[in-house]
Amino acid sequence: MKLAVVGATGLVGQEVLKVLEERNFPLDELLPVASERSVGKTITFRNREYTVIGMADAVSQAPDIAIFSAGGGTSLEWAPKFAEAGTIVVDNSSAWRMSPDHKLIVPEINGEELRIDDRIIANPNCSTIQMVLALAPLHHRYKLKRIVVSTYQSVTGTGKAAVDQLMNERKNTPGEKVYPHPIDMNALPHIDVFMENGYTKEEMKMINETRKILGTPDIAITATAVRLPVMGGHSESVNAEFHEDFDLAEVRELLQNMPGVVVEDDVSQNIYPMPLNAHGKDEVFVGRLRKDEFHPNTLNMWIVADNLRKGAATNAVQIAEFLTANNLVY
Ligand code: 2RA
Repeated sequence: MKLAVVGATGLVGQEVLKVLEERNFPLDELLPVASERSVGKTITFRNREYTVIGMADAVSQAPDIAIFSAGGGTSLEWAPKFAEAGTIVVDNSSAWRMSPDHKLIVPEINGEELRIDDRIIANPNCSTIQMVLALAPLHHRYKLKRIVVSTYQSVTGTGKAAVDQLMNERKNTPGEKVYPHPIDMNALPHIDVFMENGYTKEEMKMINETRKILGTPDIAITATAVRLPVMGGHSESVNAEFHEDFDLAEVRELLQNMPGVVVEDDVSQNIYPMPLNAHGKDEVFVGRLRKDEFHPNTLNMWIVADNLRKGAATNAVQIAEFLTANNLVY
């Protein structure tokens, strides 16, 4: 098994390498790939040094799988070239997510949709993954009608430059600004660009991707995505209305039984999910479960996950694991 990590020097690419190591992914050969400016740099994987190669070189070596975390433009240009060479691409960008010809996969929810001829597979947006993983078991039992979600997102979702901006502001030292306003001691209701309808691209990703993954174009969803000076992960407040009424004890059980979900919910002990605790973990943490007392069949929940892990690297590696385990790699 020859596997390429495209964007190997970026925050998510580095996390992909870490997850591959931790999960002992069955690969015989690793190709760390990056843009021309990083070619020749070295990365360490399983205590071995590897030299970063360029895109054309990687395509010529025809890896079995390529996990992309290199932005939409690079994916649009290079994923088809890898696919042409017989590689299966698992892409972390938004380039292919809403394409009708490409699958958008959270393995625990819709991994079984994958087929041998899938050559470019889309990894959903981090803020979408953690929400749908928690909602999927409840949707299957009670049928979702409407979702109102507000997110509280880590600067790591923007990348290393954003982390540097936060740290520089905190130390009151000059540095590159990637946000339009200061991020330390602040909250920015502005993730990605604003669209014609007043929503941001991040908010529209959550709306459109959720409907595609759950296979329900008729769910009403509205989202507000906010950036906070936080490191460990994304947090989300979700108000979910269902067609059927529910019992809170059964909701808790459904969540506890959902692979990849951990319920952290005992307010008598001040136990609830927090990014500080989710950091570096692969699970999606759910708490603050309570009925909306002013709206029927409606549940409030608080969902936290490390956006670099289950939100990106781990989900992508799990897709690669699913492909391998189900003989979908040829
Ligand atoms: C963010 N979800 O947090 C987006 C992309 N990673 O910025």
